[in-house]
Amino acid sequence: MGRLIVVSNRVNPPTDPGVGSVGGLAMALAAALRESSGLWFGWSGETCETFTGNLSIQQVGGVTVALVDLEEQDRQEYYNGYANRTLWPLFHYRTDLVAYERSFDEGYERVNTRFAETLRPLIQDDDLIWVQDYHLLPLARELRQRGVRNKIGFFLHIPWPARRLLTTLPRHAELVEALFDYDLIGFQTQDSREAFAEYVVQNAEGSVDASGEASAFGKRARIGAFPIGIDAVDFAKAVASAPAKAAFDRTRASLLGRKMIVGVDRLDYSKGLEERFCAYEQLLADHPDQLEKVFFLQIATPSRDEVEAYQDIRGRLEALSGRINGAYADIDWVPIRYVNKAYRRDALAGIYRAAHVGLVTPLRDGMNLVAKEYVAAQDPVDPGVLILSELAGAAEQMAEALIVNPFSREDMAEAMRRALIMPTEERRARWSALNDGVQRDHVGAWRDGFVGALEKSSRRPPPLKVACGA
Ligand code: ADQ
Repeated sequence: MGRLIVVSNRVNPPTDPGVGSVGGLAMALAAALRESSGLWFGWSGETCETFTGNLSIQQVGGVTVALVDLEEQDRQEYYNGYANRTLWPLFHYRTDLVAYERSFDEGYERVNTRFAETLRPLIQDDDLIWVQDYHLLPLARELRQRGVRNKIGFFLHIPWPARRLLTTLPRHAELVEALFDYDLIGFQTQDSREAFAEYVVQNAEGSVDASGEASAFGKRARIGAFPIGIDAVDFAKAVASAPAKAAFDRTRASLLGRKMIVGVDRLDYSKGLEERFCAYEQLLADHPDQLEKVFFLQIATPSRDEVEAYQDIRGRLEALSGRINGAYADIDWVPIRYVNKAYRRDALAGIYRAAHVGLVTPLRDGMNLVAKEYVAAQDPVDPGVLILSELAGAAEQMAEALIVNPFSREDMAEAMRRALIMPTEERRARWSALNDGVQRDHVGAWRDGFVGALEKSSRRPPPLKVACGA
């Protein structure tokens, strides 16, 4: 195989492997590229007055990265606009938050064109190109239009929505047609793969065969589910590290014999944080025996704070945690500790291990790596219990968790109660099955699975030569 070129919106391999990155994508790709001599291409995160396409090529954390600056208008229309105010809410089933603005579409098309133009000269004949996520759905189309015939794969980190939902998007067919310029389209789950296949068959009058060969718009592409995992080996090292032990000791010392429930998320409306806070309130209301015996630590790192919906949710969570603490706290106990900061990956491992219950209850999630990290951090002799939303992609693989409906506060409160009193034998049995899966389906297996399938996909035929005057 030639080089692997990874393309994603942001390029941020951690410079220090101990430092946690907010967003599973960065962690997963850094791990995937560690063994590859490839190139990681994307936006620098910086803006410039006028787009030049000048590249900054550097070595970061052992990975060659090629970065391009965008204009401020690109940031607003492509990143804050179409990516995070149109596609993100729509693909997470929040049609109430979706903004359909023509300028966002234009910004999205413009940046995908700019990416293609800037990347084109870096591509060698036998490179494999792997494009990541919803920011870059039409990138293959732009590259093909510039004569790129390499194998190009696409992986979607977020859910693919049901077709009825997708059809609320103006020009949805154009977007799906553009995906057919990839050789391989990967999803996190079978559920997303099926939703895509259903669109192809029902809306695009195409077909999908049992082997995953999809045809529509006069083109063909392979589709498949490639559930992402964590870097289990690296995470085990983090769990055994001195910072993890220090975080564990500090957390356990603060418990004063109480049990702890933990949530760790980017501060995002898709993560179901408000519903989770209300479910915990319900637990306290329904089970007065738990008062002062338990507390809930929610770590939520602010993200995308230029987008209004993210500012709103922040305000609502502050109000909710204030209300719950106001109603139940005593001089020596607060029921919720709500923390808005990012922790080092190794410290986070120690905090997970100190928690008796891991609460992962997104309203929709492509996968959710926190669920897997929580399991990987547990003490095999005395493991904690994972409570997992049935609407997280991870639920397809993690059936031994306590699976809940994240919209039902009663359902979640009941699961918390069950987790808090679960006998050791049951905790061990559930954890052991979950941990086997986390160790087996690690990020390296995900990378190999995707890249292997992309290599096997058939090479595109050369363009037809049309005779002059024909
Ligand atoms: P996210 O929604 O960002 O990404 P998620 O799977 O929830 O990703 O992972 C978040 C990552 O950030 C985890 O590795 C976690 O440890 C870390 N993190 C969260 N809060 C932190 C904090 N306070 N301090 C330090 N680290 C923190 C998208 C999709 C997901 C999909 C991933 C990967 O939305 O569904 O699982 O990509 O494909």
